[in-house]
Amino acid sequence: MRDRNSGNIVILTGAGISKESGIETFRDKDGLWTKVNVEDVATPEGFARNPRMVLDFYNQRRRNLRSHNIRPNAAHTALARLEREWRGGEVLLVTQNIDNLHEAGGSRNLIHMHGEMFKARCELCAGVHLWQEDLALESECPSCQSSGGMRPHVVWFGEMPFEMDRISDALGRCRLFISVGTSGNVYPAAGFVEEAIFRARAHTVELNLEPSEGATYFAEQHYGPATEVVPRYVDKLLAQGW
Ligand code: BV8
Repeated sequence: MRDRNSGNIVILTGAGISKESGIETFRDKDGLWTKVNVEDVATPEGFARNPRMVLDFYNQRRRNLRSHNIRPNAAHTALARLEREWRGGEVLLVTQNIDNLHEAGGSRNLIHMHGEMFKARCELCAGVHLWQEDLALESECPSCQSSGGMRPHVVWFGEMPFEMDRISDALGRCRLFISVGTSGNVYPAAGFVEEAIFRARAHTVELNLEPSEGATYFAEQHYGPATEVVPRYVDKLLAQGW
């Protein structure tokens, strides 16, 4: 009988975990992708065609994120508590989200596989910089002082997500894989559950508002708002394992 109180944990989160903090998701009925054409604002081709439109798309989301009423919710803080209190091994949080609510909620062992809203990258010198203000075509790169090369440090469709080697290594060594607030539409993230099963024989848990595209891969599922199901699941995990 495998010890259900020890082993490494990998957690994958998506836009659903930030919904109750006031950040819209992508594919829900009022989601982001229902308001803009994803090819125009979240692909390198779209940026090449109309960089000002893409920069404005991210400037609007960055301004919204900076407004004072966007705060981490009980789901973010519960995952940070799990990272602090789990004695059975490493807890790695991989997020598809580009907001900063996991850090604000206390998570430290964190990978932003799709990049970060508050960072900008220079295409000319590859410098990555913290960036709170609007990004413009004329914005100057703090490291090479050139302008015209700055872009949001986010992963668009067709671009390689960040830290895939580190994520793959963690998936191969985990005993528990938890997915929170993601529709399971976007790869390679949507394939992590299969990797955890077939490479590590991990126990898999989906915590979501409703069944995702990959729901059948999960051995355990709890549906409801993240601020309810995530703290409840973390309490159970810390008290009695999985
Ligand atoms: C790549 C940018 C490879 C930042 C985003 C197979 C294998 C590999 C790739 C592919 C493949 N098939 C297709 C591809 C290509 C593509 C892809 O997956 N396309 C899909 C649409 C079919 N993937 C890529 O292009 C990726 N790159 O694979 O590169 C490569 C190889 C060689 C060389 C070069 C490259 C890159 C993907 C990243 C794209 N960037 N965003 C930004 O602007 O934010 S994607 C976007 O979708 C966000 O990052 C978002 O995080 C991500 C996933 O969405 P979700 O987070 O799941 O959000 P969604 O709205 O869909 O769902 C919300 C969920 O929450 C729902 O289930 C809902 O029920 C739930 N919910 C709602 N409210 C609550 C809740 N849950 C709990 N509580 C609530 N209150």
